[in-house]
Amino acid sequence: MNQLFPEIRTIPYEGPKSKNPLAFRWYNPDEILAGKPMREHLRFALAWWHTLCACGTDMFGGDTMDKSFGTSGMDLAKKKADAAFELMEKLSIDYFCFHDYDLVDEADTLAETNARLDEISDYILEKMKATGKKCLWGTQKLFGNKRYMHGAGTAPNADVFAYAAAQTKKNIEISVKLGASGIVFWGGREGYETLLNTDMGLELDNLARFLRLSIDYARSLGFTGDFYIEPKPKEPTKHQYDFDAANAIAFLRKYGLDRDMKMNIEANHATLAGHTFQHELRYSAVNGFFGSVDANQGDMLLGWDTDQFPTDVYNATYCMYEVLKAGGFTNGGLNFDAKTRRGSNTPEDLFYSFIAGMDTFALGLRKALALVEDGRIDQFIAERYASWTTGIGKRVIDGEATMEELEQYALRMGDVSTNLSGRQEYLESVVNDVLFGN
Ligand code: XUL
Ligand code: CO
Repeated sequence: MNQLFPEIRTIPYEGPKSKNPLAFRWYNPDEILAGKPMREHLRFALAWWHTLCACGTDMFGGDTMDKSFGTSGMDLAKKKADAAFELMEKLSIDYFCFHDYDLVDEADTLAETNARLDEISDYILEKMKATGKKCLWGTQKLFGNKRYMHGAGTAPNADVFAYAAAQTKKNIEISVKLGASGIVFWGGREGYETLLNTDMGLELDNLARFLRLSIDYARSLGFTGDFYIEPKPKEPTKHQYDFDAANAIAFLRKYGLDRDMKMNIEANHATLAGHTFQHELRYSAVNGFFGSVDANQGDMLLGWDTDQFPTDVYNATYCMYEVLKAGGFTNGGLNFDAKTRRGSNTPEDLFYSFIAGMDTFALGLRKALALVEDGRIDQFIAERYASWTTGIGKRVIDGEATMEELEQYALRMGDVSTNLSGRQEYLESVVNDVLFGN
């Protein structure tokens, strides 16, 4: 096959001292760390939409990148697939993620669009068999077409709901065909602008109905992977129904969907919700909803989703620390829901960006393992909560203490005599020590 990026060879691992911009310094895919290869810890995925489709357009200007490959239509769809697999091969990325309408352009009718999806998924399946690359997750694009301007599963018009269900049915079929280990539901327009025109109760009930229908259909096809909600607080709508992990989990529990769904946590969505990335991961994990990750970063000075390639080593370390504490990925992975900046517009920038993101998370993995091995943070937390392992604390945890007993205990005690320091600054310096010390 002719290469689309012939000037760039397979990216080698050269170690931390390398100055070669087309080499990894931290990502050594088959290096074993804590019993498994780095590629299995990290399960990197390429996002079809940003990588093959986004051309730099913003609110103020058009494309700065040419991803037309000199063609159009189904031929372009296949060229994009060729490019995706060449990138995955050269970058040692094992997985990809897609929206249905990243793979092909929508046609004038649903039937014709579905035929295009059949054709491209056959083509991709062949490439998967030839290369061993896998699908991390597929999702349906229920926010681009104007028919979804008021929502999809939460649309006020039942015809829109029906169309969205039909589109989702097809996406589930091609996701299953491609062996996806997950199916994502990002509620792109599942929210509202004003309550003056919105029946919130019906919209929430319908969103649950939409998810239940989708899950049951996928299971009926034998899909055994995970379903993910991807929380995001705002953009495109002012009030997105899946605001953050806590909100999404409460929603799933109310509607009895909690056994079927997990979270796909995106770093930039977390910060838009006023949370750290780590908070969203921890909240998901302690509630049994840890699933997958959209690895990117936002800009703290901007109030929208900039989807930047992640280069912040602290956040990558804290993310991988959560992943390790959650027992590692099962069906999930690290999907680079990230695009090169509008001004980073050459094919080499795609490689530099993936290398930057992958090396950042590879370094994050190494440092997270070092933090666990160092043990000072775990030990500090264990000591901080030690009062729950004996005496009155243990009686509360065992469900034995009564309000009367707690009152007697407090009366005898007089007042709390020891309240240990939280030592935040010390602990932050422990992290710096593990990150930068020798
Ligand atoms: C949008 C976003 C989406 C989802 C998939 O903010 O993150 O790309 O990841 O629909
Ligand atoms: Co995302």
